[in-house]
Amino acid sequence: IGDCLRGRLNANEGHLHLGGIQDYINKITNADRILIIACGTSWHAGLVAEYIFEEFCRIPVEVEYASEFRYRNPVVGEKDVVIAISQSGETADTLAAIELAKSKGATILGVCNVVGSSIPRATHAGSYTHAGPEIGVASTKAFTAQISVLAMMALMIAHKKGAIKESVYRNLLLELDAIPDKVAKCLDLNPQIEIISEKFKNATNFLYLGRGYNFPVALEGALKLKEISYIHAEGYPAAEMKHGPIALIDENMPVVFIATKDGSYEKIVSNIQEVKARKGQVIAVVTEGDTEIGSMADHIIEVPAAHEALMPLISVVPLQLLSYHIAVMRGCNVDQPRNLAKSVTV
Ligand code: F1P
Repeated sequence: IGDCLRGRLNANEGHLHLGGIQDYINKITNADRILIIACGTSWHAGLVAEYIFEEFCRIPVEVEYASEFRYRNPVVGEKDVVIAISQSGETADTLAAIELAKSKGATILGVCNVVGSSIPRATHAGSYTHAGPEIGVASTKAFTAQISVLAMMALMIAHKKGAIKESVYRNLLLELDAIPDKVAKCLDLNPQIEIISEKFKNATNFLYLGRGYNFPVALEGALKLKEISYIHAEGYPAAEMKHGPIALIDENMPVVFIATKDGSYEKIVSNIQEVKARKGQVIAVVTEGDTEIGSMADHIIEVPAAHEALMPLISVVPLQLLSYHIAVMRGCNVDQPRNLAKSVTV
């Protein structure tokens, strides 16, 4: 994240600049709609971006799997700005979706990690994430770097549009600047997360629940566990629990709540109570110093406080570590999971 912010953000001077999209800034600011297309983890980063763009830019955003978009007849045109997100820059579904949107006249921006890869070459403009090489197949730092770039894009556009108060903008820049140190603090939680992982390494199912900005984090936590430990896991918006997944909860179901302090905190506290009433085992990622959830959950993981829009950058880290330790304890190859390829080029 530090590499991604460097040279682009100077929070103390209120400066934020993504050179790669400079020529298209008016086009984006005046877009009728932003359409985000991606696959896998990159799609989850796109969901976080949807919430940030809509909150601060007040531009409607849709997020779609590239693998669906490419095979249907979507309504897309010249006033749409499409953001394609991809770690590898080679994902065949995302490339095909770009070509389709381009043929209908949309402006295409890329958010990719691998410099000179096919997707950045197929787009009109974009920003690299500068996450460095990803050694493992499952995306981890790519996710946080993608959200960092997308948050910068959204703030730049919100500022240009005058859709955000100067004080809110300045505060968000400072918040963004503080993220790398907070992520480092999350990594210090590693020994504690290893102990929790030991208790759940033999589970056969996991549920991940979050609300608001932490909902895509729930999806990503579940995907990471599936990808590297082969445990069945589902991510859901916590508010959807009562519409189905609650039927799954018993004493054998670990439920990971991403329950940091934000606008939906009280609601997620009651979701935790509902799970505890059904004897589910609760692992909760909470904001440092939270005693309310601490007294209800079986295990808590305390992370530093941050602006809720940027919290996914922090709250995902313990979930990545949890998946990592469980996978290692089960003897899985975390760098090269079975059946998965780093670049899905077919
Ligand atoms: C998309 C993706 C990754 C996943 C795996 C397979 O890749 O689904 O999120 O971890 O590597 O591909 P990309 O388009 O972001 O490179």
